[in-house]
Amino acid sequence: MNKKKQQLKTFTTQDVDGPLTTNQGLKMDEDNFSLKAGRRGSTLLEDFHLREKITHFDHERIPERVVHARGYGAHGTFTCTKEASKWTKAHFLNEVGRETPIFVRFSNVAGSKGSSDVVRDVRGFATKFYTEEGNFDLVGNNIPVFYIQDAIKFPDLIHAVKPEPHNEIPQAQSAHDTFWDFVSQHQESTHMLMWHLSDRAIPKNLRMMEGFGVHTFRLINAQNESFFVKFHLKPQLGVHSVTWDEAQKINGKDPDFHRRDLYEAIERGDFPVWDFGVQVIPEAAQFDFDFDVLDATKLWPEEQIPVEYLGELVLNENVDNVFAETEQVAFHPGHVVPGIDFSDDPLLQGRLFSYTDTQLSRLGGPNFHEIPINRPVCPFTNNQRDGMHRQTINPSVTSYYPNALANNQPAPVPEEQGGFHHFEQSLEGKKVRERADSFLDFYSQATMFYESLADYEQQHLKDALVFELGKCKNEQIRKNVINQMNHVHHDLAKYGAQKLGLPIPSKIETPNVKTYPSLSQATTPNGLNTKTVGVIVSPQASAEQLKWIRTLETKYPIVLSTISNRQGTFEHFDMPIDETFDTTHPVLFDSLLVINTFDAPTDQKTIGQFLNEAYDHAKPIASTVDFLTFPILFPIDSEGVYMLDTMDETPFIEGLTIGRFWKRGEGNE
Ligand code: HDE
Repeated sequence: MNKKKQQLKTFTTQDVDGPLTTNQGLKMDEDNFSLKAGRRGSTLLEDFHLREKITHFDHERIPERVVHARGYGAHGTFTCTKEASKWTKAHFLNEVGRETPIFVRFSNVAGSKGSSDVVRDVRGFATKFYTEEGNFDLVGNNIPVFYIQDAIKFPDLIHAVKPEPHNEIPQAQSAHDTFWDFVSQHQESTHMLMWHLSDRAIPKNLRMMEGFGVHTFRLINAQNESFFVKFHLKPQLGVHSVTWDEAQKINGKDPDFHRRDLYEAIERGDFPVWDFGVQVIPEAAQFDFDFDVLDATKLWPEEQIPVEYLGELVLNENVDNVFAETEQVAFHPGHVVPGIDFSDDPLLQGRLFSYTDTQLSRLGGPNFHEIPINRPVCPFTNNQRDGMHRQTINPSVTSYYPNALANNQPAPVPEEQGGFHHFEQSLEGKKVRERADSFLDFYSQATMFYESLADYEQQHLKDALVFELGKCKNEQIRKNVINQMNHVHHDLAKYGAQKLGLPIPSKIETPNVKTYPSLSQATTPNGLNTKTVGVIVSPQASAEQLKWIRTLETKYPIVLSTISNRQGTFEHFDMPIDETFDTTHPVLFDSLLVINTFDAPTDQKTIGQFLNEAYDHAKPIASTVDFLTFPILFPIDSEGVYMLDTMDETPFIEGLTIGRFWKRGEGNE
């Protein structure tokens, strides 16, 4: 058990073994009935047990996060795999094998806490490293750039994307007028918009997303040399997405699709791992690029500035209580350790104010650092006292510095002994409310991203534009967006304009850019990687068939669920039926495997529908019985469709390794 989990254990109570008591410790003899004058009432005000129980219940909700309200978290460990002292003196990065407990919270940005998982949105990827030198929070996203360059625009952006205030519609969607109004007025949003419309915004699950620190931070080594750095987290399972059609259906079939996947993977022991990497440039090289390193709407192409890997982040334990841990965790990009510091990125600077401020209202006062999930694992000592919900009892007479009464304790620590010393950055200039000229290139990286995508990814992006903008009712805004897209790529603008019935803008000169394979998901690691197989099998299947199914899970790193026409167990082999045609749907699986026919025509019809759906989503499908037994709508000689000789799974497993067959399905043939 890591140090953080040990610490959390000391705050954990089971609440199941003892007698039922009030919060004052009084044992109660009854918990089903309130105290009444006579069996039919009236209820007596004197009933302290009723009052306590209801009062507590009345206050069980806290404000949800103003952004990133819907989130899910897990515990894990960061292990340093390459020491980085040439760039940073951060202790947790300075010894190979050093382990640091972590807590990660993934989130959706726009939707409220009760919204669905698989919406088109940016995902938060926030990691708290409980280091020996204090907490370091890497509060990042799954997209490497941001919509705006300056923090002062953040409230406007969020007001625009959240449900519209007059009717609170739509929930967790960017497909509405105010969002498109905002982005069409901000050329700087164009690059992020490309990512938002791409498959990145509909991840397959949380385990298969990249994480990015987004801003340029600073690393400082023991010689006080400063480097600019971008932080990266690369999932070892690769970066994978669902299609938009799947996303919309998944939200109905299983609104908790992402959190369920993470929870179950960890329970199964399929611990997700990310490589933690950095792109580093010496401070002196900051002007060597055709983008400003302080501009959060720009990424640093990995082919140009390679990512160097320093460690591995593993999530290996679910929380015990979602409210206590995932809801009460309080991240802050300003939580840094010696060796990590900030840049002048104007978006980052605003964040450094916002996060503590928001916790004050969300967690109800200045002592939220004492909530178990937020406590550092190293000692913390200072002269801060009192305030709402104070947990610590501070017996010392002095709570000020310097003092004679306690010999100046607690005392500041010199830099060479580990005290944080802000990097001594030279500053000059006039106070102005202006944007730097070097922040004015709004389109090059948008075009770079679009052109780096594979054909099928570009098609997904175009379709996303048509869906999203199609939901925007204001014609002038639609036209403005099409013109904005024309600066990225004429094909994109033309496609959108045609589908939306708008004039096609004339072709204009778009930036001449390099393309980078690292920006496309087509280049990501793939493989069996815990892919899911829905096995359609009748309750009468033979023991031999069922034993074969069972061996598949032990032979390959895949996750199987049997799907049948009723629940219970199979007739000839002691194995539970996991799902039925009523409880599940092909959008919840990566592939389908049919084992035998069913007698009832309604079952055959459902199987046909399941197969057609999986086919349309470009997924591998296989059957040991003739496909034509079912009412299918696809040619059986298509790519990724496998007629299996009885119980030889080899071709299907090869198809599953490939994953998707984009040349078919979704009308792309
Ligand atoms: Fe946040 N952001 N943000 N943000 N952000 C919050 O803090 C804010 C930005 C990110 O799981 C809030 O505790 C401002 C960029 C994540 O608890 C709030 C600006 C990036 C999370 C806030 C930004 C992020 C938040 C709401 C522009 C990617 C969820 C609740 C200057 C690098 C953390 C809270 C969790 C949460 C403010 C922009 C990531 C209001 C003012 C860029 C992952 O403080």
